[in-house]
Amino acid sequence: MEKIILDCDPGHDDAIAILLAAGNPTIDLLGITTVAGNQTIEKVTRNALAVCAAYGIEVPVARGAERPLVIPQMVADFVHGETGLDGPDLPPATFELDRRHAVDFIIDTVMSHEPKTVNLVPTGPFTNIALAIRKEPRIVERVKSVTVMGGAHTRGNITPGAEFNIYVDPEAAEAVFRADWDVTMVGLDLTHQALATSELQDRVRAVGGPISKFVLDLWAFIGSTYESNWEFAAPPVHDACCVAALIDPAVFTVAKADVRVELHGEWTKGMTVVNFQDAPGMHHDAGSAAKQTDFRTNVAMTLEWPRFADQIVDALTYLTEK
Ligand code: PIR
Ligand code: CA
Repeated sequence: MEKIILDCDPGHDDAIAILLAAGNPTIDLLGITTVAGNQTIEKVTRNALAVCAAYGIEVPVARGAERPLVIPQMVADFVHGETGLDGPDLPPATFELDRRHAVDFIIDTVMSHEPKTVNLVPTGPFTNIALAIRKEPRIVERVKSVTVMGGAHTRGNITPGAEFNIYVDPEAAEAVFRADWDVTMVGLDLTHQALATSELQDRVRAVGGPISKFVLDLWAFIGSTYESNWEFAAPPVHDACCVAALIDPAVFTVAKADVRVELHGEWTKGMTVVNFQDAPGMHHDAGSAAKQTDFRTNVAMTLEWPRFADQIVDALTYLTEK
């Protein structure tokens, strides 16, 4: 049983991460916090509440940061549409927001549970997590693990080198990677393997009912975006991969690396520079003794797609029969 706080910006794949977390009996979803990313904070918070209300997911939802730490806000309306969750028809959100700010919700929840029992799962820009570390530094040693969707070591999706969640708030991302806690980076290299193929869509269709329809409508919208923009045959389900690893760590392999976020590059701003521990000749920094390497981030490498697909189908079946 893993306790998690899902810090998200729904977002098509964030919505599926919510369903996977709520629909797996080994996950204890303590709460959902929202952050501006795919769309404005108003829209992504509305989406989180609407998904929870529509499918009976009774967990606290706390609204978080409306802009990045340092740089101006940007949204991904070119991917997720005007609402941030274009495609399905969602009834208006009838659930009420938690009264706390997301940052306070995260701090209160981590500090009120036993040490090393709460896992953080950021699947939007890391603004709330960075603010929480600043406001209550003791969460760093108290949290069990941090499994982030963000970064890449082969290619970006918003610039050639940078992945969106990191690019939107690189200073926050650097703070999260530098903090002394157990971080797993689930980047594009992994999530581009987590495709909602026609095989998976057929299995979801066979589940039947409103949740199955919701997920298929999400994939229809985002699938056509990925096809026309990037020639993907099927859309990636990025954010659900983080939850999948907390359900079953064997869903992907990891490699140890030192991860730095490029904050100043002309062509590389927001890129994660991933120095793998086992990369030949890469152990010693050329030049500066100040640049100590620290190979402690687990970087997700190879997905076991069938396990991932089973988890999705099982969770949607569970929620549908509940
Ligand atoms: C996905 C996202 C943003 C931009 C694109 N092109 C695709 C969102 C997803 O919700 C995921 O968390 C992350 N950001 C992937 O970059
Ligand atoms: Ca997201």
